[in-house]
Amino acid sequence: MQRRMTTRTAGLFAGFLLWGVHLGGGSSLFAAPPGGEDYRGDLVVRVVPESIRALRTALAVTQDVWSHGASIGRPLDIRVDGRAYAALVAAGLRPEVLIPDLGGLILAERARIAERQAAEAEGGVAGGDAWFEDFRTLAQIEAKLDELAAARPDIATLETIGLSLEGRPIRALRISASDDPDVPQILINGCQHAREWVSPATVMFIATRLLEAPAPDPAISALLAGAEILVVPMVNPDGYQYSWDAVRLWRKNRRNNGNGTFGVDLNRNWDFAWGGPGASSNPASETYRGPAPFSEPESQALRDFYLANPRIVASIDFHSYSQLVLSPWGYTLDPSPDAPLFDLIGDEMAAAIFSSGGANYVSGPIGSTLYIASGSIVDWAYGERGAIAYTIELRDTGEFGFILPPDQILPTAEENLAAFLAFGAAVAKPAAISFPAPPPSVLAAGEPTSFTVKIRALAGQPIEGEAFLRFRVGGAGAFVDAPLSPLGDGLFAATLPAQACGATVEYFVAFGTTAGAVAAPEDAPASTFSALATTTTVVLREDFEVDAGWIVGGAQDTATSGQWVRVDPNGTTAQPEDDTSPDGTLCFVTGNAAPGSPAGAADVDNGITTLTSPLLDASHPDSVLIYDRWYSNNLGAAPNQDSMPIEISGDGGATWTLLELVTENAGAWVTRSFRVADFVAPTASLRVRFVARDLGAGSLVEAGVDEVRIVVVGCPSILGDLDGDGAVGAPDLAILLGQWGGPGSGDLDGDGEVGAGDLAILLGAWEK
Ligand code: 0X9
Ligand code: ZN
Repeated sequence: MQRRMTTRTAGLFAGFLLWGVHLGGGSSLFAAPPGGEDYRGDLVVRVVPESIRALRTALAVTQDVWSHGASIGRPLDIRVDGRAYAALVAAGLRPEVLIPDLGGLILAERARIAERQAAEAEGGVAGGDAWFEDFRTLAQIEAKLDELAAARPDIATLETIGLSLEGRPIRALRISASDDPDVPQILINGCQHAREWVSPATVMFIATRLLEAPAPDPAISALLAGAEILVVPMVNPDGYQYSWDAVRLWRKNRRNNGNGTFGVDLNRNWDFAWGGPGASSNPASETYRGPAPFSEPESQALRDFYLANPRIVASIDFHSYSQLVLSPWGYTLDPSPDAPLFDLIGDEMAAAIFSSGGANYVSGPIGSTLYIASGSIVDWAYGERGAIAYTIELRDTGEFGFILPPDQILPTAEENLAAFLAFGAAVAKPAAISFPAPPPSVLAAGEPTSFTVKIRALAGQPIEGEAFLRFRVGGAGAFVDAPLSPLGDGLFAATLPAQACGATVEYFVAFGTTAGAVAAPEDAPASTFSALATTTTVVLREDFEVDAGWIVGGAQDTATSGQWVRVDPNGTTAQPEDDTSPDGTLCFVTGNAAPGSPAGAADVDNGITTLTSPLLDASHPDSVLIYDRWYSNNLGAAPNQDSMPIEISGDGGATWTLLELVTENAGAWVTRSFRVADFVAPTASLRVRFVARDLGAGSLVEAGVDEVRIVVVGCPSILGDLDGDGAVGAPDLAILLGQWGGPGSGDLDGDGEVGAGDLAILLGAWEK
């Protein structure tokens, strides 16, 4: 279900706007908390504005946006006082309370830290993992950096890369364990934003593990053998100190803007798309970009360090909160030229985090995953330096936000060490090979097959003429080279030549650079991609342009709106604008709102809606069911709570078997194919059904279906090919002669006995 702004009387609503203006209107946006440390009576709430008006209302009543992604249909976390909360409720925005007593939470944090520091003043500052059991002061972080460098003089050095506005050193720890002076460098940094305390803690933890692993760790040794690691845990020491001493929720640096406001958002101050959308020119704003690109000594220091280390191939900038692994671009929704590689590595990091402890981080490009922001380090690092640059938003997802309980520091740090090691393994290489679409596993028999390869140089420079597709037919023999043809922008076309039906091709991609060769799969030729050449016959194709008897509804259906309907869809951020048929406009979607409606209009509400096919003929044993489906569940007040089962029945609908449970929620058409026999016995009474469900409260669900096909994949059988190798020859003759005089597969004329008539057929088909 999606929350909607309920209708209010105009007078009441105008009252709130007036009240908002009275509060300070636009200028109160992102302003520093009045009265410094006093957060008494404040709450942090999440709203999902469904219209510009709702968004304006939310922004007008808040003094502090916690999640800067202010856009319609996306959750927005804001800090409000009691009156502002009441205003949100009255305006129908249905604020969900994340932190009911922010003042109490912050006071408790201060008390806890004071107590721990007092105990440590007596008993000594905790070492080992205990150091990470609570947040640490700037002085403690600086002292630990000194300790780490002193403990490992063999591989660690500390340097001061610049001074903050107030004259504090910004320091880098260089971890250099390889004898090879040309190893690639990887940079990680923390704390561009002062209040995100878990960021420097996580970066310090990664440095600590790299230097003082409690037990030998092969992943760490491998990384240090192949890369130099540069660690800048504290980019904004003045802001961090201020967040400890005065205003806990301080975000920016401590620039005196001269008009009574302080601070520049360092992550809007980088000279790439500086001044673009998602950054403010208002010095009072929490996302103030500064008077000029690189106006701030802190961003200058990190830039200069980046430039002084030209072997940096990749970097991660750590922030909190939201649990996201974000890649460029941040300043635009356009995909970056390296989107396939960013997706691949981002997914690897999210997977490493998940396997290390089960936390869920979402990976994706910044613009579409979070919000547009210009002048940030990722865009500069990638756009200006060509680095594989990410921003990671650490824990949590909003329960505590910036005031993270200390028992989450170590888990956050551990899971991000795992992400960092996965990242290191992916980028400390001569070059990275990725595929915009998965490399083919099925080839159309008799036709060449082309696919696209994306290659990005990392530590090495490409060597002209050393980009190959290597393939062989069957599982043995030498690989044949087919040069890749460059398409520009690091893209290449790879072409497998035409193959006979039934042939299996093993292949891989190989690329030579000045720093060594790389391949995909990485350990090729020990492992390879493989594809089967086959023919595909379309038995049935449903494009929904005419009514072919698909059934909406069923015994289990409970949805009160957003039921399946066959239409030319009106697109929203959750629903497609177009069907997928090359000619035609119709498909099934769950509810169709009027053009221009918000995402939550006509989504599935309050239960289940089922779309069931008529009987489909899938009687051929090699039938494959293919469909295009759309699923969106990443918007709304409580995203990602639902899933869509897609089921098939081999008995006309009496019993159902799960084909897939759709949980990917990007809101995109995805083509899926399934071999029917892997799920139910192939029959002429096949049905498939799509069960769109809105079970989680506040979760927005939109689904679509188009282009349902049944195809038969296989090679036409050759009469006489008794061993099934695709040709008739000596081995088949041997089988037939072995069955002479009796029944058997060699009974080609079907007279019940293998004999002269069958021999004649076999010889007639010889070598075909
Ligand atoms: O807004 C930011 O700078 C980061 N989020 S935070 O809440 N920690 O402030 C996200 C940075 C992602 N990069 C861009 N949006 N360009
Ligand atoms: Zn941040």
